[in-house]
Amino acid sequence: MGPLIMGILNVTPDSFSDGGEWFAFESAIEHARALVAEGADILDVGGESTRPRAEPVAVDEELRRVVPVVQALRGTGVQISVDTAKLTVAEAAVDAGATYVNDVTAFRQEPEMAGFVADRGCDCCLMHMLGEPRTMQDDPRYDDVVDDVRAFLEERAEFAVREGVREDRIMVDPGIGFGKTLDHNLELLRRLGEIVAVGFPVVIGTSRKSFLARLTGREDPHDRVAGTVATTVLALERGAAVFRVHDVAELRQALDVAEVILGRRAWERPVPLTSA
Ligand code: HH2
Repeated sequence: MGPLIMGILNVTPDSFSDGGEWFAFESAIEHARALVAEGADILDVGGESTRPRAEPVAVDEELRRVVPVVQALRGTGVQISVDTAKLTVAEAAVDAGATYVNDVTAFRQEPEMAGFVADRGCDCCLMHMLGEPRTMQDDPRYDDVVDDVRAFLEERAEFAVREGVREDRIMVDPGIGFGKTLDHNLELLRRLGEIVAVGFPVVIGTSRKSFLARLTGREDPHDRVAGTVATTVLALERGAAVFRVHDVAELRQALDVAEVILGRRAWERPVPLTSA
């Protein structure tokens, strides 16, 4: 399997980088279609922001945001993922056509999510987070961040398998920015090979995140695309498999070029060139 791009579709008023941009139903669908045309393999539909200090969203409101969008996107030819920690939302989204559950609590908030994912034969992403979004950035500490995250992901994957999820349905994610300082994020990216060694496809989500602002001084998240590209290409080289990004066209181009240089894909001229 080549690297997969998971395009982010935040149907929220308050996401950190695109809050409100795709909140209205029509603009969400239009944006989703653009992400597919740009080369997304998966669309990750989320109705609750997980940014630091975000306020929780009631289940009814999350359903209202997510379900019609998932319904409208079935048939686009790409896999639909629901980014939720709520079983009720996951159930409704899967009934509406989603086949992937991206739970940033790795089945800790609602452990029954695991049995549901198993029964419905969904793919899932188990992500590491220290604490919860409201407080996660308040002085996070680890013995060794990579060892701790790896042990957590192994434990959560064992739990999922015990609950009946097939091993080939599980992906893991170190949770960049979720209860991590700048140094923690950088250490995880540097030593990502140790997370890859756990043996499940690794999802990585660095897109426009604030640690890139700390490195580059770019205040506006839309100005952090080049930083996102750098992290993505390095993560690809270290073995990551799925890239959760806002800027699909740019990342598709970067991954295509990097794959050829890494010798993982034969070069094919995509369109006849009119000039050399
Ligand atoms: N990051 C965010 C949300 N969901 N899921 C996975 N698996 N990995 C991530 O790194 C990840 C995630 C946060 O980013 P975003 O959706 O852009 O912002 P917000 O949570 O404010 O909606």
